[in-house]
Amino acid sequence: DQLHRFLHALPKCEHHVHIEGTISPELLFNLASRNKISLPMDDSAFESPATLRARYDKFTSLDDFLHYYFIGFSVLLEASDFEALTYDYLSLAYSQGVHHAEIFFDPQAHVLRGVTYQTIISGLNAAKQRAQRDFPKLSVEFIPCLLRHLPVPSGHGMLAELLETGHFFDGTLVGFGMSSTELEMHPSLYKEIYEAARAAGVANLTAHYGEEGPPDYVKDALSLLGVRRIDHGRRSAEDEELIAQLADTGTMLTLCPLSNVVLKGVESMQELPIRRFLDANVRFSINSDDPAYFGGYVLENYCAVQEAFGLSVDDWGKIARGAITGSWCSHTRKEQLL
Ligand code: ES4
Ligand code: ZN
Repeated sequence: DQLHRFLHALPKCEHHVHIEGTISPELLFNLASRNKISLPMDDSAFESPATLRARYDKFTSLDDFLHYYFIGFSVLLEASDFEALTYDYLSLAYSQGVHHAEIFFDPQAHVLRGVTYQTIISGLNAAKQRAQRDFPKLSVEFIPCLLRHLPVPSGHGMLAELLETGHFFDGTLVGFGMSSTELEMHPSLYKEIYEAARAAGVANLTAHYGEEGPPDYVKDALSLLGVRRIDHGRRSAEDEELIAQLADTGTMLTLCPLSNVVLKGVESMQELPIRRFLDANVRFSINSDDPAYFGGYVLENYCAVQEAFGLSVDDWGKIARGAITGSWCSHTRKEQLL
């Protein structure tokens, strides 16, 4: 219909997609076979791509999803695997009207199983170059995420390795983030890591909070970690003071509507505080998170929000403009996107 066409044509930014979350069950099985990786034999979900996809419909929580998400990593070995994954994501996103993509990846998990940071980043960079040649209106940035289920010292080590490459300062990496399990992983645990990143001159800091965890985690991430953005931040709506703080500081939340429904953070899309954030002038973008696992890319997330909330063209203009001005790209690039 007409609004679907409008949402398709709207120039969109994606700020929250994990590249490892774009492996479809079919690609996962193909890569496992090509790279001679055996999938868990004691879990009947891994009988076929169809049984795996069926398991994705039954996720009970973030941690239940993360178990499958990290098994998916095991099939990625060569730079060409990362390149194919990233290029395929970018061409699909571009076909949905994404003009600017900031892509998360999880270097720690790959390095721990023997795939080097250089292998990953050369695959990501090759895909970015090819996509920017094929899709001239597209800009692409990369953001490494630390993983909270791993020990804090491992995160320190990963940050040190990333800083040594100089990639935060030569345009290879646009920022620094943190993801994985949230409950019990209070921001205070990561204060020193974020201090070290800031001291080294990494300005664009973000962290996943308020997906399952309470608004206080979001507040403490802002004050203790100095993050400029919150990934998810959904539960911020439960705290009036925090809502006002987010609005006053222009902090962007990178919301992931389908993700929240599939991982049972909410029972239905209607429960999401989209209207509350719009009315309170809290800036947010709408994102896919792990599209191969959650049943939709950016456009499906936009359409699901429209179905649930019946937003106006003005509302969408505000969302799209907020996403552009909240992007981590140059002022010149923002002017082009606006
Ligand atoms: C994630 Cl949905 C979600 N939450 C936290 N960390 C993640 N990593 C990949 N997807
Ligand atoms: Zn995420």
